[in-house]
Amino acid sequence: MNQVSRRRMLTGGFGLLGAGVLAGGAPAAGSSAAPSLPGRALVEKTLVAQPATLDLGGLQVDTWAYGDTVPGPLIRATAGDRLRITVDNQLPAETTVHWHGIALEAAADGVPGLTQDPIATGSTYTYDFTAPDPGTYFYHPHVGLQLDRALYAPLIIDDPKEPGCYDHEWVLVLDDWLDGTGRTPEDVLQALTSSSGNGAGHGGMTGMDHGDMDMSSPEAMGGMDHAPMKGGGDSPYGEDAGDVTYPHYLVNGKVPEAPDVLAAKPGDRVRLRIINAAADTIFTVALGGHRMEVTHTDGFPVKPQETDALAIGMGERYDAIVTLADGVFPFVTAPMGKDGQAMALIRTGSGAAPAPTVTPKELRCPALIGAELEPADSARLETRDVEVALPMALTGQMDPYQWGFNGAPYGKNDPLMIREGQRVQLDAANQTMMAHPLHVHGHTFALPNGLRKDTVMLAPMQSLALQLQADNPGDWMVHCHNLYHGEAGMMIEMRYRR
Ligand SMILES: [Cu+2]
Repeated sequence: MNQVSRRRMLTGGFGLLGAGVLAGGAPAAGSSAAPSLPGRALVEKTLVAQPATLDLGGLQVDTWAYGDTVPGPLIRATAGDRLRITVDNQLPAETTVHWHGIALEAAADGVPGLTQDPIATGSTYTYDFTAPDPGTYFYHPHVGLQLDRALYAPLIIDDPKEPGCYDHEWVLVLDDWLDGTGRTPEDVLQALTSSSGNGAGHGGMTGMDHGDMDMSSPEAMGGMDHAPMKGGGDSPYGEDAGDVTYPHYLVNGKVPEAPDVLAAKPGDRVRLRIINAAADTIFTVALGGHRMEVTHTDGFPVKPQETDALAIGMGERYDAIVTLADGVFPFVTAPMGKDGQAMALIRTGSGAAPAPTVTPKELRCPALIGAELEPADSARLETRDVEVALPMALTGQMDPYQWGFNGAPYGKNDPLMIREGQRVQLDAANQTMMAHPLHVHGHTFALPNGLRKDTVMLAPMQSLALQLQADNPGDWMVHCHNLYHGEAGMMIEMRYRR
């Protein structure tokens, strides 16, 4: 089976948005936008954002989705292609779409009040942008808490220069789920902001509950199937257990009792594209019986690094290569500091499916975190002197539930002002006792070791100097990708003009 049909099959649940791809450089008939560049394709598609009843694997939920699937439809293009995506808003609320991680033209970035007016109920809006860099990305609304419904989907930009030395490619989208189970995301934020002194509604430090438990031996816990100690001393991000208790976790839109099943042959090489689309959950992921070779993070190549387990924060993406053994294997995602898990099944041979509560031994091993990766030489920023260094403290606390940058919430903090062409250093300093996935729009920054990321986990009280090249003028958001933190103020603008 060739690569394209294989991809089409294996990402089947998402549908493939390829029908509108026009080869060559000519703009579509009737186009009033700028002509696409020679040799580049135009990818056109319509997304319908709408209320939908979804089956998460025996669990029916009324929620909001792109079309009627979760994750929503995969959008795929080649680096340099132009995308023209029309959003038809059938939701009972305003919305936008943000193309997370893409260094696109600012006007298409999807931030209401900054780059566009929100899309009103019953109206459409067309995003028109170029995707310059290959990689694993995703898209989601940038309005309120809409991402914590089913409004998210993968966005894959292929590298025309990459040989693709693998037999299959599987997209694995991770999520935490509560919408349609008796609470909406808005209910949750209301509880977080209105309660005080009692941990703000199951939040904050529940991970500490695990701290006293002896989980060093699975037998001590009365047998198997207990997840490794989460949110305790061996968590790479301290005692952070998020703010929200979720009843369900999903991989590719399914609860672990009815997992997505991915089929291949023993010995096949598979590229995994792992996306954390959760609102409030860091996951540790592992594939039973296998080690993963991490090859990319946030789209950009790294020096390949093998690991048993991988920690992935909200908004982060990791690509990994695995060579599959013979049998049935669980790809397990354990929510850090929380109970429960999600799973997908990889089947290359006969055998019974593992229980939905299975804990592969790889999940008990130390989890690789993004900051431990080394960049590929091709991914390094050119070495330059820093021309402007800006303090960027992540501030706030659970009680009262207020988050911000530089001591003030979004709207009251001063934008980060830079100039085109500058080498900018953002002195990110986490001054809180929680971990935060820091996301910068429109740019891929470099960590001190040169690793390129657009979303980086900052452990409690961790500081990190992030360099970026100011080569994409506009008004950009910099924010925490914990959706509840962002909504409670942990956002700031970075502005520059051509
Ligand atoms: Cu945060």
